[in-house]
Amino acid sequence: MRGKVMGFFLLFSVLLAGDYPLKPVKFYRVKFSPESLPGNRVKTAIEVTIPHDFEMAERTGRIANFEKAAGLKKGDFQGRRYNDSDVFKIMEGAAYSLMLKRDPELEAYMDRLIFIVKKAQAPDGYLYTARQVNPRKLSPGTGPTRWSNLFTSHELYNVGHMYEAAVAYYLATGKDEFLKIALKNADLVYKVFYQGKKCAYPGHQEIEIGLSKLYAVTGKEKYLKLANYFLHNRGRCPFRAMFASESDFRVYNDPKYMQAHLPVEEQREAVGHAVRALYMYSALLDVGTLIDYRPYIDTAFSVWKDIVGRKIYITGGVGSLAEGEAFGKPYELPNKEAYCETCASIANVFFNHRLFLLTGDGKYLDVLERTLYNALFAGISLSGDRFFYVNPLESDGKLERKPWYSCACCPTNLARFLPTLGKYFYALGRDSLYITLYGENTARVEVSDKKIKIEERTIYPWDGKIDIRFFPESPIEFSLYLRIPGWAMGRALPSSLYKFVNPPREKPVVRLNGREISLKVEKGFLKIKRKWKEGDRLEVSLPMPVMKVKADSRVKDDVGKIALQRGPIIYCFESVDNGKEILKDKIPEKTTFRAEYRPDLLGGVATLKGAGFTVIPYYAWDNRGPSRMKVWMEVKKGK
Ligand code: FUB
Ligand code: ZN
Repeated sequence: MRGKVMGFFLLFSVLLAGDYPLKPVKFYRVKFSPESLPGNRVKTAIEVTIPHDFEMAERTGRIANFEKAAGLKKGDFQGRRYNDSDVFKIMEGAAYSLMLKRDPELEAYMDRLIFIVKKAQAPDGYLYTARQVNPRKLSPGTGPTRWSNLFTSHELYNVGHMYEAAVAYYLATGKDEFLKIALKNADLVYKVFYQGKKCAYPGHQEIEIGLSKLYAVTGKEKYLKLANYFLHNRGRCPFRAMFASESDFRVYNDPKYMQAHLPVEEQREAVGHAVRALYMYSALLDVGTLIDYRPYIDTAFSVWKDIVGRKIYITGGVGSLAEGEAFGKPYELPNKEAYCETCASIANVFFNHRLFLLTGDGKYLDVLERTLYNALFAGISLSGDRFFYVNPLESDGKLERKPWYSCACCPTNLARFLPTLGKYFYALGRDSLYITLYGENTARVEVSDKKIKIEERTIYPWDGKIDIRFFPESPIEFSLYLRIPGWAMGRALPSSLYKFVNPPREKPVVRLNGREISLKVEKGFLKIKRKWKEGDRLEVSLPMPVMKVKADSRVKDDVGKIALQRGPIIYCFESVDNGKEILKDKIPEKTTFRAEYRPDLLGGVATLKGAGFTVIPYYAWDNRGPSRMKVWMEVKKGK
């Protein structure tokens, strides 16, 4: 990291000091071992996913759209009206990648893209190539004039992603060209909507998060005010104002789809399009903490309870319905038809991470970890260049990951999410350090202005033994909060939606410098307050039996079935291991499964064996050619 950039980081953290009580560690301070599961995901994202996504963006005309809007190329707008957002998301991922690894070629490519984006931007700051390339030949869903069809135009969504990318690149390089483009656009949006008192809000939430980041990096309150204005307007401004045409309004008059059925403070249930919803719930927490507005936070708590109690899959996937890419009714969790968009998993991680940073409660990390290791990691192939848009829990063998989609939101969301994995592994409070997820890494953090190196050795999630050593620059007193996952204490989720039939018989064991310490777990953490000195060692042992999971009987699709979980990993039965009749197969109720670590298989995984079946981690399915698959297995009476 270059010296001059450190000042920017300082500014970033100081401005946020009044909001979330806990701060995530900077992701680039966590160096995963490349063989570890998270390390492998980060490495693959940088080496494969980001270059692959850029190439696909080139091939599909997404980058050419900017060149055409800039007058550098001739031709029509190509693709969908939200394609600009894909380019911005890959750029955001590339910026994070530069924070992890110097790459002058990538930086030069980014600078070239930024040059094109700048040229494409209208003199007043407007940027939306779906209109700019040829205003007389608009991409479907685009309104006839600026912001006239917010219901579906994605005009504000696209630039929200630009704000996030621009902030990331500024923090990565200290160069402010991209940030200036973003600010010029945000200033225009502020003038038109906030100062112009335009009663409207984005059809797809996202800009609210981007604006909070612009506020954090500039300290300019106008961006925070604008984010809050959009949140405030939702459910208050007439829904009709979101449509350019009366006929469209009559056909699509469903404000629940975009969480506009009630003012956000009154919303209590998770409804509508899942990605929109979860971006909005995340924004409610960002803005709610920054402006200290409790009703936003209360909404976030309520919808979380609704999701975790009634609307989440055992894989941590959310948004069960294909129709409207939406949350279903309570307990409506079909397996084969499960939608579980990869973007919804990413958004669910964003949401739960924020809830943890606000409360310090490990129950949110239990949800985050479940989603991350299962529904989210399933979204990308082990090779890093094939993607699932939907992540069902059962398949007839026809579904396979693809290199790209005409709606490429998921591949590009993964490109910006995966490089930042490190930030979910540690958090910092006032004189406190939280170890939040496990995976082999070396981290460099600062607690109370003292530098500490942490070395974590483990093959988690394949084994529950974790060896952590601390190397503070000099002895320092602070509280260490060590996460004891809910599953290790016999709780599948912080709700009664899923239960372990056979929870672990043993309790987690924690040793400090060889001596066992008593396991007093509060809010999912074991607190150890002491003066930490060089070489201090924690040995953590989390029990990892193979657990059978049962769903609440109101989940019709799971009645008479079990799922298998070991550690945070949910397993599945694939036909490639078990034959083509797997979807019809049942297992005897008393079947026991044993785990076997297979370093040679699927990048290194623990498989399960029982009743003649081989079971693999759900996230790793469809990596050996087309295969039938199911997570929930029918049970028959007897041994
Ligand atoms: O509309 C933009 C993105 O495409 C959404 O976030 C996804 O759900 C998909 O509809
Ligand atoms: Zn998506």
